[in-house]
Amino acid sequence: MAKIPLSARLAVPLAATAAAVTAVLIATTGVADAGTTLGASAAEKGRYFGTAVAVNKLSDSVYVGILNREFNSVTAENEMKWDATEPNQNSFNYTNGDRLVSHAQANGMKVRGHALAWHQQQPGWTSSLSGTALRNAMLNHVTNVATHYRGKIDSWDVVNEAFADGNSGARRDSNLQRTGNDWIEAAFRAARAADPGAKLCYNDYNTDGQNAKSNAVYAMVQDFKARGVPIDCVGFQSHFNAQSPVPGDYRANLARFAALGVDVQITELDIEGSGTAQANNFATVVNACLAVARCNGITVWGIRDSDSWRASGTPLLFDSSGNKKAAYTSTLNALNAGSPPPSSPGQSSPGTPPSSPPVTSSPPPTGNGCTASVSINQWNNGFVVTVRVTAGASAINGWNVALTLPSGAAVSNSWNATASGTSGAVRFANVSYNGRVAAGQSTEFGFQGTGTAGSLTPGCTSS
Ligand code: 9MR
Repeated sequence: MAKIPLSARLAVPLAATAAAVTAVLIATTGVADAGTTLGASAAEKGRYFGTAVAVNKLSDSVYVGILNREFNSVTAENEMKWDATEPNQNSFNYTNGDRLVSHAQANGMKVRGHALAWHQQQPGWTSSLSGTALRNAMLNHVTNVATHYRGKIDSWDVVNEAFADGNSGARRDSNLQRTGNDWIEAAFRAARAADPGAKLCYNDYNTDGQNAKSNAVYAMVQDFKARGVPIDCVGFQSHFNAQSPVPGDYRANLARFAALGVDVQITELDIEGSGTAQANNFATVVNACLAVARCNGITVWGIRDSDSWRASGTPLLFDSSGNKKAAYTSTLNALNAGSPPPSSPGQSSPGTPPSSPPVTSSPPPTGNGCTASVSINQWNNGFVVTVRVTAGASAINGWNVALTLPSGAAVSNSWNATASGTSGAVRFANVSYNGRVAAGQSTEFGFQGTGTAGSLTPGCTSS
């Protein structure tokens, strides 16, 4: 049967045509709510089912046939990574990434962006940089790539694999980490400023169950949420084999992250093995996602076993000839047996702010109007400022924060506010979704700049 992408089904303008589509589905399956493909079945549960795509395989008809029939989300396996998109500093190449986005748009598929900042697959030129130069190069990369794909990406892996394996709970040592511990939040802020409609994810492996590494990621997400650092989702790569099996607490681990107020996504699933054992493992993973309302979807890391980065482990849903494996059937059955999420708090769509800045209680300042306070993250010749706007004894409907930057300092981007001016006296006005602040409550915005911020004294006026 021809694939009927969910988006096409939703976008069909005429009720009669929609009814005809439904009739075809019913006639073909005999069961109105049992999807016959991974994507259709996941969509019925309010999720996506995606795959990593190698763009050079889009000319392989077997590959594309399965892709278009089964999947409603794609991730570029390598084509949106730093080495591919910025082979020379500040010179960008989006050719292959754009091909994937075009293919996805033509076929009603979501796109997961992978990955903006990662210690691997960096272009050679980064190896001669460190400190501020590397930090600024990374932020420039994030800003450019996220801006290029603005409005086209469902979720971005903003930062990939930044924590160390083992029991340390520490950050992984890397050239990016050595630019300062705040490199991750700086990357997220730059990504939010560049594409406010994309969900912003932290993505990692060996974090699929509760362990020292996932605990460290959990603490980071908790801290980001508390401080208003923009993060919307956590990706669990889920590369499993005998040495690294599906953890018994997989579902509980997804659930504890979701309880922090972020979406969770299974981003690079593959499970080495064969036959019933492999099939059961895939079903376990699907069931775990379906049991967590904020689990948005599942992406497998390739289509056929021969497409896998570890092909000898035959870890995927289709054999090397493109035939469905037992793991395919168990995956589809698990999707069909699942129930839709009770509500879909995490199903935000591009174009809407995926999460507004947290509004936290703080002692109300005396008087009406608003007050503003700043916290400054300064590194050598660069900084990020987080500004907290707090309403007085009455609610406010809009705010404007003025501050004066010292000579040599300049604003390079901002988030959750509209900036006027880049140096000297600069002003920041609320955006549509954070102007109203209830009495005694707060909202946050931020900006990033070059130079030295010094000590800033913000003034707040309200409307
Ligand atoms: O599947 C990708 C493979 O083609 C690349 O050679 C490799 C380079 O590091 O990256 C693979 O994808 C990785 C992903 O980007 C991040 N998580 C681990 C994946 C498997 O190594």
